[in-house]
Amino acid sequence: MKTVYETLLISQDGGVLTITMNRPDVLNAFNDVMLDELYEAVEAAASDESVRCVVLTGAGRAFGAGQDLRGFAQVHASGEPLKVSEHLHRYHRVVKTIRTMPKPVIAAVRGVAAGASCNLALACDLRIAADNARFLEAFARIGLIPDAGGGFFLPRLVGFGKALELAMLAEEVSGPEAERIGLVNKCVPLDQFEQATQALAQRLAKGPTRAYGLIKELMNSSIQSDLETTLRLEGALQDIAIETADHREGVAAFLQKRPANYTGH
Ligand code: T3D
Repeated sequence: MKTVYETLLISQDGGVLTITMNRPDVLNAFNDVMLDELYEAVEAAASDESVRCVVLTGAGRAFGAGQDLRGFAQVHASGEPLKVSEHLHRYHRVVKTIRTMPKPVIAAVRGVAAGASCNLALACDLRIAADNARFLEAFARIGLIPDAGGGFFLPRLVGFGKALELAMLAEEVSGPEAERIGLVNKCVPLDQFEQATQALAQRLAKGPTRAYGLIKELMNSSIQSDLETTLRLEGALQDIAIETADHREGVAAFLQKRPANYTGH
């Protein structure tokens, strides 16, 4: 696993891989280098069997400030037409890898998560926030629409009406409020944030990884399809889960009244 990047910090503790976006001077706003490196890092994490849970977080006082707006300003000044949909492909491939990697991905949000950074957090499986977190669908403030998957994940997480409110008014949502409306799973005091994040990640990394991957597949499908299709897929995926060593270990541990020792297989 590559660990040296220009704009990311990578560390691994047991089965937990932490990817830290590291452009703190601009609140970890995305330039092309960071976006491409993030794609490389999540792809590598997806296929590395020693990684059983991924934490995505930001260096310094922020999670991320979305697209680096200085790049926009340069292009606007040049007068060249901006085909932004081509650039968005770079975000979309990160979103798709996070959604399809067969292991849990946690967004750990301290400070501000704005624009595309906010929406990358929404694409993760679970979100933990510090109580100083600020979630901001910043796009309408600069005359844009939510991208990087926000149009998909935001209404599914908070409901249609709230999603429209957050996207149109573009007002900040605090960590505690984000927990209340379902934008994050858990909000913790800042001084407990790192410990709580690691505890959650280590717990997931010691869990039945194959089952977690199948759960993601089932939920990914469910939010886009009908009952009949989901029930069919549920059967097919449970056929796979029931053959795993972790399933047998879980049943044995229950019957022997001891904690399960999951290997991820
Ligand atoms: O090309 C495509 O693919 C299109 C994709 C678009 C996706 C998007 O993400 S669009 C949305 C882009 N993001 C924004 O519009 C957010 C802009 N930033 C802000 O509104 C505020 O900075 C925050 C609300 C995020 C944080 O406010 P605050 O008061 O905590 O911090 P600050 O003082 O505004 O920012 C600190 C520094 O970071 C500052 O630099 P300085 O003055 O200390 O040298 C600021 O300019 C810089 N910074 C913050 N956000 C960005 C940024 N620099 C470049 N790009 C940014 N997005």
